[in-house]
Formats: sequence, C-alpha cells, structure tokens
Amino acid sequence: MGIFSKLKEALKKTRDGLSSALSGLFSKNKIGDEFYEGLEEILIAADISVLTAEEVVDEIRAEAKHDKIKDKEFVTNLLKDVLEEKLTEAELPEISYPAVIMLVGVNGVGKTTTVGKLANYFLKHGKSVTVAAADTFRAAAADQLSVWAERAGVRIVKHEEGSDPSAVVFDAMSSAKARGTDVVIVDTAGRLHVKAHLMEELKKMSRVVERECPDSSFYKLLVLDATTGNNAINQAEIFDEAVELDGIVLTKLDSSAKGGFVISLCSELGIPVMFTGVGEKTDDLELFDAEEFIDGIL
Ligand SMILES: Nc1nc2c(ncn2[C@@H]2O[C@H](COP(=O)(O)OP(=O)(O)OP(=O)(O)O)[C@@H](O)[C@H]2O)c(=O)[nH]1
Ligand SMILES: [Mg+2]
Repeated sequence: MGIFSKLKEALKKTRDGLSSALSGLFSKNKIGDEFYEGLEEILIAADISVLTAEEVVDEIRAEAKHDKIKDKEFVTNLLKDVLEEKLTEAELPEISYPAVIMLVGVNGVGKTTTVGKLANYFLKHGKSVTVAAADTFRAAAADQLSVWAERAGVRIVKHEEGSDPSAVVFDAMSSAKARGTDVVIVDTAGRLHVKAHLMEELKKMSRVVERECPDSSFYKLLVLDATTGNNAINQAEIFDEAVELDGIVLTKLDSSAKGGFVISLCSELGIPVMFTGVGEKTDDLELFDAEEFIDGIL
C-alpha cells in the first residue's frame, strides 16, 4: 500500500463522518445563513474547536459572497483551501543533523512505539540512529524499547529501572558524540501534564541535551493520541509551556474519528504536526503533509 493511501485509509473514520454530514447539508439547504450554521456544527462535530470553526466559516462566507458562486463543489474547494491554510500556519521545521529528538506526552499515547518507528524512518533515510530509554519509571519500558531497537537494528542506551532519566540522556549524548551518530531518539516516561515535578524532570533532560550536544538540532516533540480530540489542545499548551515544543507526532489516526482537532491545534497553538502514526507496525509512520491530510478528511 502506498504512503498516500495509508494516510487516507487512516483518516477514513474522520472522513466518513465529515463527508456524509456535508452531503446532508448540501442536499437540505441553499447556501445561506442556515447553511453556514450547519457547516459550523459539522466542523465542530469533527472536533475542530469552536473558535477555529467560526473563523473557517467566516472566511468561507466572505469568499463565497465575493465570488458569487454558490455550488457545492465551489464551497467544498473553498473549505479545503481555508482548512489547509489553517493547518500550515505553523511552519514545519526541516530536520538537520546531528539531531536529537525527545518524545514527551501523557501515558499510553504511543511514545515508545513512535521511537521505534522513527528509528526505522531515519535508518531508511540513511542515518545512523541511537535510542535512549529515558523512561526509567516503568519496569517494562526499557525492555519494550529494546524490542523495537532490535527490530530496527539500532543501538540502545539504557539504565536500571528507577535510575535518573537525565543520566540516561547524558550517556546517550556522550555515546552519540563519540560515535558521530546522526540521530538520537529519546523515549520518556508518560506523565500527566498537571504534575509539576514530572514537568521539571523533562526540563532537566532538555538541559542535559542542550549542554552536552550544543551543536545538535534538538526537537522536542509532543506525542498526541488522535482519539483524544480537542482535549489534546490543553495538554499541548502545558507541555509547550514547560519545554517549548517544536512539533507534534499524532498517533492512532487510524482509530480516530476526531482528526479535525489537528486543524485547531496547529492554528491556535502555532505548533506544527511533524509526523503521523497510522498503525502499530514499524513503517506506520509518515512525515506530515497538510494537503494530503485535507484530501484525506474531505
Ligand atoms: N492503532 C494505533 N495504535 C498505536 C499507534 N501508536 C501506538 N499505538 C498503540 O498504543 C499503545 C501504547 O503505545 P506505547 O508506545 O507503549 O505508548 P507510550 O506513550 O510509550 O506509553 P507509556 O510509556 O506507558 O506512557 C500500544 O498498544 C501501541 O501499539 C498508532 O499510530 N496506531
Ligand atoms: Mg512508553
């Protein structure tokens, strides 16, 4: 299956909801006030936030009025353009090497799985990769990462359970410097964003990376479970305050009908989505493409 169809397949649940609602709207209404109200409701039902949905509908209303063209195709295309614009408001950083990528997020969102997928992704792009098991909190975490590392065929740096995660990061940085590794991917323990001391721990790990590898590009990526929908915006805000996020990895798109929240996330927080997880296997990860995403949901 090609890359495009994988994302499209993953977005099927979101698309099914949106497109049947839109067809219903077009069949029932002339394009006027009631239509626009209905459109706003549909966008909100797809988990686009109220604020963003209002903005989108206002823009479409203004454009449609201006061009005086009011058929279904015109409005759908307009909707695609406006949504894509919102999605690309936050600029996607280009990855430069050597790179350190640290994955953060609440429990169970798919951080460790994403480390494995990213390792595979960078290997495929000809880069040398080391993974760091800085989730020292959960007994099975390092073992879980070892399985991924072995599968991908990359080096892993790990310590005993209960040790300081910053010490793991320190060792991973030393090893990467010594070996000239292109990409270090750091797995961290799941943490609730409301637990201040756990957010402090993340800051400490970040400082170790910045101090030990000042010449590396450092990307702090928040892993978000796409089934969380709009509530994820609050998580993103708090993680961003703590460590200044560079981007988002959106996982479980394949099991979500709420893909629409990505649009409000990018537009309201200005944080770009960098990768999407579209399944549980090693190669179920893709670099995010806004145009494909919009084509996938509409
Ligand atoms: N369908 C689907 N499942 C995923 C995806 N990414 C991860 N998962 C599943 O989500 C579950 C949790 O994944 P983990 O990688 O262990 O999550 P984590 O964030 O490391 O969890 P903690 O370390 O406990 O916080 C596993 O069952 C994964 O297979 C995805 O893109 N799609
Ligand atoms: Mg984990």
